[in-house]
Formats: sequence, structure tokens, C-alpha cells
Amino acid sequence: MSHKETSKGLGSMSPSKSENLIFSPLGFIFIVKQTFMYLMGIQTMNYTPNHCLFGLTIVLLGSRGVGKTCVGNTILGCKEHDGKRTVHSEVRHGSVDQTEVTVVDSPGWWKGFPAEDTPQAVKDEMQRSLFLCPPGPHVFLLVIDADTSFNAKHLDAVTSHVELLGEAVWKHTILVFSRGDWLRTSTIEEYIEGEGLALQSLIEQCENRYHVLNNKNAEEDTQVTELLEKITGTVAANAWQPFIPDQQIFMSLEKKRRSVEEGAILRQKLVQTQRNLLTGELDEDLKQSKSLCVFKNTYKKSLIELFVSV
Ligand SMILES: Nc1nc2c(ncn2[C@@H]2O[C@H](COP(=O)(O)OP(=O)(O)O)[C@@H](O)[C@H]2O)c(=O)[nH]1
Ligand SMILES: [Mg+2]
Repeated sequence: MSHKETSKGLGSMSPSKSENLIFSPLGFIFIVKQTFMYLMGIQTMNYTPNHCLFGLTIVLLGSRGVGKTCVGNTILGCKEHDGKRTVHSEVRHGSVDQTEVTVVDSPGWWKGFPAEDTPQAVKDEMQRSLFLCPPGPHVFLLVIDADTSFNAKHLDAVTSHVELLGEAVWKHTILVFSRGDWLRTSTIEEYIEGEGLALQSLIEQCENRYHVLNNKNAEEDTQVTELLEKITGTVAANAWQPFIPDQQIFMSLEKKRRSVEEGAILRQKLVQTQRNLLTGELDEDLKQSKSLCVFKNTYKKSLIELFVSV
């Protein structure tokens, strides 16, 4: 796809400023204004300037195999893709057009399946992505491939998964069409028009923010610069505030993490005790412990049961 075609999807929706707003006079005025208001006690500085104004944080969302990891690579200028499926949310950093960029990749859901059909572990990882770029991501890039059809089922799948993170996510979301090369001579507008209501309603939900990427042609043309302009425009439209994730989600993820950790330790202890019992090597304090007595009794009982059954 030519640069001209790629940029068509951008023209109507991002501020056409070519300079990076973060380093522009507007950005400087914003910092001065925020600092003044903070010092006067007018407004709480509930963001980290380091994250909000001098760097961009991006979370990638989308179904499996749609091109999320490739989009991250294209943005950060990495060529390699190990071809592995993304199981855990992962953070990567880089400098793009003199802007510090943090990209959080997340595992995807099965295409066309609603959130209720997605394994809890995948949903947990999606939610964990929010906490890997504190205080929260500036934008979400919702990746959709431009080579397959998008119907009501796909819309339902996307909506139910995005909303696991919170309704306010939409205000920070840009739709990214991967596989721009598949559009060939068509424009993205023609593709959107042809796909019909489901896709159009998703675009409306994202307040008309979309962009096309060709990850197979990552080095050429200005597709990343244009995407960054668009991201900056979205950040500016949100008054430079990142999306702040719900702390309840964090607490519930932490609770699960701790219980998994504790479960693993317990299992390890149990295996060790079982081994010691079989080899007759027991610690003095273990011998005394009440839990061991219970364990021994259960063990004896199972041996007797085994003996009887034979
Ligand atoms: N032709 C083409 N293939 C792409 C593009 N983006 C991703 N792919 C391919 O799509 C497959 C899945 O990509 P990946 O980034 O791993 O998807 P993820 O599961 O969403 O992270 C890989 O084989 C990529 O080479 C693109 O823009 N054009
Ligand atoms: Mg991936």
C-alpha cells in the first residue's frame, strides 16, 4: 500500500499538526498551567508527568492472530517476530520520532467469540496489561485485520472484551487495521463502507479514530509517524490524562496472584513431605507437626484401602 493510501484513513480524524504535540509549545503551556494549578491547590496532580507528557503508553488489544505483536514491532521499529503466541501481557519500550514509547502487548481472544467464552486466564492477562504502564495507558490500539469480514458477532466479541477493562476505554481507543497490504488498490474508506454496519458502529464507538498499518512494510513510508500524531491528538483530546484503571481490578488480580503463589508453595511442601515420608527422612519439627499426623493417617488409610482392594 502506498503512503498516500495509508494516510487517507488519518486525514479526517487526527489533528493535522505535523509537530509532535508533546514537545510543542502547547505541551509546554500545559505543563506550566498544570504546575501552577497544582501549586495553587486548584487541581490535584493525579498523573506522573514523566509518563503523561514526555512519553506515550500504549496497550494493544484485539483477537488472536490479528497482528497485535506485529503492530507493536512496527511502532517500535523491531524487525523480528519470534512467531510465538502472546500468552502473558508484555511491556516493551522504545524511542519513536524522539518520543519515549511504551507498548504493552496482550494475549487475544478467539476471533468472534464473546468474553464469556474466553478463558479467565486470558481475561486476567488483558486486565493486567493496564497495570504494566502506570498510572495507566494513554491509548488503546484495538487491532482488527483488514483482510477478513467484520460482522455483528465480531462486534459483540470486541465490545464484550474491551468493556472488561472499563467503559471509559473507548475514549482512549484508536482502531488499527493491520494487513493494510491486503487492501491492494482499495482505500480503507471503501473497505469500511463495504463491511457494513457492524464495523461502522465500532468506528463510531471509537469516535472515528482509525488508522491502517502494513506490518509487512514496516520501514517504509510515514505510517508510524502518522499513527503517533493520531495518538498524540487522542491524548490531547483527553486533556493529557491517561486512562486510570479501576483499583478493584488490581486488587482482585493481586488476590488471585497471591493465592496461586501460596498454592504452589503448599504443593511443593506436600510433595517434599511425601518424599521424606517415603524415604524415612523427616525433620524433627515435621515429625511433631499436627498436619503431618493428619497426612500420615491419610497415607496409612490409603495404603490399607489399597491393600484391601488388592
Ligand atoms: N500480510 C500481512 N501479515 C501480517 C500483518 N500483520 C501481521 N501479519 C501476520 O499475522 C500473523 C499474526 O501476527 P501476530 O502479530 O503474531 O498476531 P497477534 O496474535 O495478534 O499478536 C503473523 O503471521 C504476521 O506475519 C500485515 O500487516 N500484513
Ligand atoms: Mg501476539
